[in-house]
Amino acid sequence: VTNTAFKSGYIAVVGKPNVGKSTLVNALVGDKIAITSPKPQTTRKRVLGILSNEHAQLLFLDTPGIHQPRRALSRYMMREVEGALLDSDVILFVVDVSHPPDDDDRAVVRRITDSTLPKLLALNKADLVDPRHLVANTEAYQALFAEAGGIPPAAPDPNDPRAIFAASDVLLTSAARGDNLDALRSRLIGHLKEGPPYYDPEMVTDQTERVVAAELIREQTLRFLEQEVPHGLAVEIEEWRERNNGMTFIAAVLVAERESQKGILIGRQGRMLKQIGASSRKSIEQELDLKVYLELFVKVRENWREDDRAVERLMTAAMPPEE
Ligand SMILES: Nc1nc2c(ncn2[C@@H]2O[C@H](COP(=O)(O)OP(=O)(O)OP(=O)(O)O)[C@@H](O)[C@H]2O)c(=O)[nH]1
Ligand SMILES: [Mg+2]
Repeated sequence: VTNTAFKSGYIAVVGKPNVGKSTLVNALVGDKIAITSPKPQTTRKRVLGILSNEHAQLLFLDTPGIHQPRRALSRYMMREVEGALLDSDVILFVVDVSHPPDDDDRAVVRRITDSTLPKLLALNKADLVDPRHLVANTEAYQALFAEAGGIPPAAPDPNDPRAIFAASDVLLTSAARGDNLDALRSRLIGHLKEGPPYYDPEMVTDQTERVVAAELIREQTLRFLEQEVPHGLAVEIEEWRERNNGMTFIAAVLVAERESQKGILIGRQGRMLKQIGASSRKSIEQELDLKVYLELFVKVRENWREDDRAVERLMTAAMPPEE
């Protein structure tokens, strides 16, 4: 009988926006931890996803996509990335293998290259890659990975490009389809050090229900408003009360950054807000296993994304009030 020691540690999941970091964390944990959307810059704060088994506890830190910060909100987001990197034991660098690397991927490399932590590369969205581009894209990303201090495998075999990943720190994944996640999990565990479980193995995240609900409302709003509002939106939970009849009453505010967005969020005769409310309620009920009565309001906080104090306040707006 081999008695292997229990392993645990934090894994910073980093990459440029929209490569599938949050989708991958959700898939690796096997539960919805972080919201996702087809729009870049969906994740704004680091989010902890916990995966526990008999041998290990993996603590994934999903992070905002790394980009050049121009506003207070982006600066906040990049501090969240830095914090996650500082707290981690392993770096999981995620890229979109269906496109060749660009300057944004290179910016990510510059951010992690000085770190001495073990690094893995997930070539994600493998289900979308044109087979004719697989080898070239893979080679280009592996070169970047090497620049970042990662250890790429030998050059891909053009006859069997998928074979070379068998025992390396580079994995071809599809977070959407679930490809290669077992291999990625065990490779990650291979890089963790001996350590205790930090969290109750029943837990999948440390986010409060209020934070999760606010994020789910933001996710539904992003879904309904493809073009107009996405980046300028924040969600505040104003009230959260459990009623005697088993229902949870939630009042939430959609905070827009311009008066013109308010009209879009409300819609003709309030129809848009009604739709967002109905699907948000469903999503909250499903994810949190609650019976919910949800009331949504819209408020304008002029250019809040440019204002450090407004950003700080809105990014913690779903936190329970200080007792
Ligand atoms: N086809 C395909 N789509 C994927 C895959 N992974 C993620 N996506 C999609 O890509 C989009 C972005 O996914 P997210 O998980 O939100 O990306 P992210 O890297 O967390 O983005 P930010 O939080 O904005 O940095 C979503 O529409 C996902 O459904 C994948 O492996 N295959
Ligand atoms: Mg994300």
